[in-house]
Amino acid sequence: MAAGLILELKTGKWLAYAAALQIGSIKDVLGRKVCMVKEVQSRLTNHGIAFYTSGQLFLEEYYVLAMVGKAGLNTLHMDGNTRLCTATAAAAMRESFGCDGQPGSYSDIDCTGCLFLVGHNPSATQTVLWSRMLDRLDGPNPPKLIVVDPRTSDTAKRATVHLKPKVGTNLALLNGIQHLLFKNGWINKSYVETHVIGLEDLKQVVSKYTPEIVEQITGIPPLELQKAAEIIGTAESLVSTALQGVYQSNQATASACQINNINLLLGHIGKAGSGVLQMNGQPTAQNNREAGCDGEYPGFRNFQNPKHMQETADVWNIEFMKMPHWNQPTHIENMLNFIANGSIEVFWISGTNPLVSLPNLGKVRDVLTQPNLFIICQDIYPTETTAIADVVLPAAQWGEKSGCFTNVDRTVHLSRKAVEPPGEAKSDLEIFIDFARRMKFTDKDGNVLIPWSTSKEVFEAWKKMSKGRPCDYSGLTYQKLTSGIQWPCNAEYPYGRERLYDDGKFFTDAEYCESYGHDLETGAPLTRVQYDALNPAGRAILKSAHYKPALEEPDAEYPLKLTTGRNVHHFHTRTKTGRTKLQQACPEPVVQISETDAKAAGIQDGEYVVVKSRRGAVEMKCSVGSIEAGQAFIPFHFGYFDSKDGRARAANELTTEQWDPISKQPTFKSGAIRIEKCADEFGVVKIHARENHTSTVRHAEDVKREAVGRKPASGNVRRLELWLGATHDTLEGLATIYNDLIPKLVHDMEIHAGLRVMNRITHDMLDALTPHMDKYHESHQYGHPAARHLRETTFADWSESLDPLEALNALVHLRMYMSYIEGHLIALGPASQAIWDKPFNEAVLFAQKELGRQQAWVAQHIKVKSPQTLLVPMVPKADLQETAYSRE
Ligand SMILES: Nc1nc2c(c(=O)[nH]1)N[C@H]1C(S)=C(S)[C@@H](COP(=O)(O)OP(=O)(O)OC[C@H]3O[C@@H](n4cnc5c(=O)[nH]c(N)nc54)[C@H](O)[C@@H]3O)O[C@H]1N2
Ligand SMILES: Nc1nc2c(c(=O)[nH]1)N[C@H]1C(S)=C(S)[C@@H](COP(=O)(O)OP(=O)(O)OC[C@H]3O[C@@H](n4cnc5c(=O)[nH]c(N)nc54)[C@H](O)[C@@H]3O)O[C@H]1N2
Ligand SMILES: [Mo]
Repeated sequence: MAAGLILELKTGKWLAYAAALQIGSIKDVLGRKVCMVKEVQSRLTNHGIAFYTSGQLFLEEYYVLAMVGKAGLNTLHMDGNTRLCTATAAAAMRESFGCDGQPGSYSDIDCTGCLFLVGHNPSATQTVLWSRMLDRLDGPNPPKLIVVDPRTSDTAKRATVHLKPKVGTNLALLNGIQHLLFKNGWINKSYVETHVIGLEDLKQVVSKYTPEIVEQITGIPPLELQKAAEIIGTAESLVSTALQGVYQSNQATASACQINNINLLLGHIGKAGSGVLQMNGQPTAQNNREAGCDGEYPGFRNFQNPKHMQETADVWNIEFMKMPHWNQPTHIENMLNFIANGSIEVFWISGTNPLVSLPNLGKVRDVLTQPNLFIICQDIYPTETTAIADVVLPAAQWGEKSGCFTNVDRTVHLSRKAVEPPGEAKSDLEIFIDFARRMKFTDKDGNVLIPWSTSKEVFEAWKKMSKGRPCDYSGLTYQKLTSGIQWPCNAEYPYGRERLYDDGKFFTDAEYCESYGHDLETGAPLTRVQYDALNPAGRAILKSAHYKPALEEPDAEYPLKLTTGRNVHHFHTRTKTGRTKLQQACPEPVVQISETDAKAAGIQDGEYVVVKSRRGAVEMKCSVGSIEAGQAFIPFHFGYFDSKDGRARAANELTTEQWDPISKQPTFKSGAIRIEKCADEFGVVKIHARENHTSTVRHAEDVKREAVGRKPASGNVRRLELWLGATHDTLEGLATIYNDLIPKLVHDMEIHAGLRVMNRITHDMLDALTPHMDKYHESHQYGHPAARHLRETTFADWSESLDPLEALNALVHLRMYMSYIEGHLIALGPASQAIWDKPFNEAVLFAQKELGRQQAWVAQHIKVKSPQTLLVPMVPKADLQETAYSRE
């Protein structure tokens, strides 16, 4: 429990700001934290403040926090450690089923004919669930078990077939299984005809993944793959699961979608014994996603759908314009970028320990110990992260407060307070509500925005927000929750719904879905227009993609593939388990490598080794065996709060800060390393990789102490004005092009007439934008050179006697110039929303529409000219020099 942890002042930084703000007493820390936020708000806008939360609070706590961020501060800077954990689960379900929410139920495990576990090691990480699986495996009529894991885990030891792919090759393997399902006619034709779209594209993509090709990529022998495919393809029912071996590996969302595909192709979804469990890791990851504290919006609403955003604004009674929805919420790696470049100065961390759990720790330490950053850290124990915080808020943990949590099969539980929190600790709910009150957040009528004080009141409010959405809680009450009930729970399902999609209807209706989906390779979101063209209309979507190797593959210098994960003995960064007897059972990390690699390097089991990547190094004992050659595994549990020997040992010293393009989940299971012996030729073991955490913390404290009394830096310049100036310039330039240049270049009456219309439209755009340019005092410091340069290089060097090919080119250049304007307007779209200025935003939307009309016109004339110009042989221009045409 959090005994002994009190509200403490970690560095002089707080006093520095307190002095600047002329605050007398230091007793009222919460009050002063509010002053700090307000000070940053006034200098940097609300976008200078960011939140990073957890998968371990309660539903009600997330809901209030989501309101603080979205309805109170109206920003998108909120993410959770769920980004590191189950962002891919949510993303994959949105791509395939239109919305987050697990199709299946835990009870399916009790009757399924086949369990297919991909990158999921329940024997270590979900021991209760594993017991349930063991009951089946050791009982009558056991299901077949297929395990996909590069290590021979205790889970894999029980497998009927254990597929051991090279780290990062899941997509090729899953494509290979689908290839065999098609080839052997194991597809459920009547199901796919009625309930899915995308079949032909998928079939074409997977046609390439023959067992032989799959072997080249994954290392899996064809016979093994065929055996697994046959079991899956012919099982009477199938429960498929995925976890971090998928979500944190190469091509995460694309791979997780293939698992959904397999169940869809077989029609094994929405019925007893069959379903998909895109597993969750943390106890309340699901609630974080439902309430909208990371990449989501409350009630799984779609930020691209204005109706959904209006509904949310209505429930909160805030202006639509104040509802932040110009993009997906900021993910943690982008927040770190914004902190690094100084545009976020307040960072409020709750229930997570980023100084151990984020990738590439060396960089994370540098960014989070910047002197101008003010860190608030809300935890139940002192951690590596509280050590660098400016203010630590002691929180009550689950047994010390009441609230709901929802597990992976949508079962909602109420957890009631058992004991009082120790010392000054307060529940996260109380802390967030207190903050909201002190910030005086109000709705659009001036009423208190978050008027509740108990978790029960917040739950009642949440019911209103979730009503009508897939995660509908409206039929639940605290009273009713004496045992777990699955959502949706509403008038239609008063006792919950065991399986989603049991009626074959998915959440893909354009008006209902949570997302329009993404390009699986680039991560670019699809537009509403593109989604309407797909027209899933309640059918599931088979998404397909080709395998692409990870960005950092092994080479001569770093020859092994790194993967990281968990031991059964420890939970995450060990803030809890490191303080129990479990610590003695597993006192330190070990790096696991194969016999082959150990032998080649002359390394013995149990010997100390240095592990190096391009980002850092750690030092630990080596464990030999139970992993395929070429791969290495390190548990990520060990940081520095209790380390004694000065060795670097956190797995994340080594990992890369790359992430999946769709879910933005970091690829913790990737990167290349090499392993060296620690002992010299005489057998003496020296420390080669010393930890940097302690010295960084001390240095940061010194720097902040020195900064006491100094005022925050002034002289920061906002760039909106510059951008507006540039935009204005490009538009005036377009008018010049229409007036002066094109008529001289392109001798075509239709074009001449069209240009006059285009010119008029351009002036309409200028008229619409001008008041806003005046309002924000557009600046011409930046715009002129770039726009003029482009115009001059694009149109200056043309002669006035263009041949048809050059005339076509002139139009292409015009189109290019328009793209430059388009880029400026694209940037102004979200910026005008994020400054909460409705008329400005409307003017930008108008300008975008008008530019679109001009782009369409140019495209049309390029098309008119192209076949004749490109196909019909003509005399080259050089030979035309003296003709009447050129003298014209
Ligand atoms: N004891 C314990 N239990 C926990 C936790 C804990 O810290 N400790 N944490 C909880 C949380 S938040 C989570 S998210 C879950 C995570 O639970 P799991 O996902 O089961 O755990 P991991 O060990 O991260 O990864 C699972 C397996 O993926 C394999 N793997 C690595 N790379 C690849 C790959 O490229 N492809 C495939 N197919 N497999 C690969 C690893 O060898 C590993 O055995 O556990 C939860 N339960
Ligand atoms: N290399 C590598 N890195 C990984 C992973 C991996 O497999 N490999 N896995 C990733 C995954 S899946 C996860 S989930 C993350 C986990 O990473 P973290 O979130 O950093 O891990 P935890 O140790 O669970 O941190 C939770 C913090 O919240 C505190 N806490 C617990 N309950 C409460 C509460 O009620 N209120 C408050 N305010 N605080 C509370 C705990 O003391 C702890 O400090 O790590 C990720 N990082
Ligand atoms: Mo997790």
